[in-house]
Amino acid sequence: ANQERSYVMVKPDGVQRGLVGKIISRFERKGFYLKGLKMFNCPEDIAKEHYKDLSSKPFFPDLVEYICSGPVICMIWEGKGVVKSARKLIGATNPLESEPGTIRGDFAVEVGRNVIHGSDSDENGEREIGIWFSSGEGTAEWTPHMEPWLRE
Ligand code: YYY
Ligand code: MG
Repeated sequence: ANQERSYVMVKPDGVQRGLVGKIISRFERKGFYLKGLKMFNCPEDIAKEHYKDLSSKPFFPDLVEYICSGPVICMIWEGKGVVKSARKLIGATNPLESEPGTIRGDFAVEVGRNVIHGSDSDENGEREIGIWFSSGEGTAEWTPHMEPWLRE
């Protein structure tokens, strides 16, 4: 569907390192539409809900602490194939294995400081948007007028 959505988040290290603009640019230039954006100090319960599938992993407590260690940038990106494409733009989970040219490949070295999150399925995209944008704050309806120049 053309209305596919991904939840993408610049993690606290990306904010602290001044990478927010560069990251947003990569999604804009690819041709996706920004449909939600907010800065947020993440409370622990939200981080735990977001990563609940990983709650039994040994790194889970450190992961939650990291996500809550400073503000994050929460985004909804929309467009055809955006979930899969965003994962490609982001690169492999471990930045030492992410290809150069990907966000993690270009900007990160550690799995526990990998700068950015992107949903791994359509279903998780909608689930995560529900968690982070539950109030609707930071979202707005708009029609992208570049659509006919991007897509047949
Ligand atoms: O979706 P993605 O972020 O690429 O990886 P996940 O397997 O969903 O793990 C989420 C998050 O957990 C990852 O971005 C960093 C952290 N993590 C970790 O600290 N150590 C690992 N061995 C695996 C994941
Ligand atoms: Mg994941």
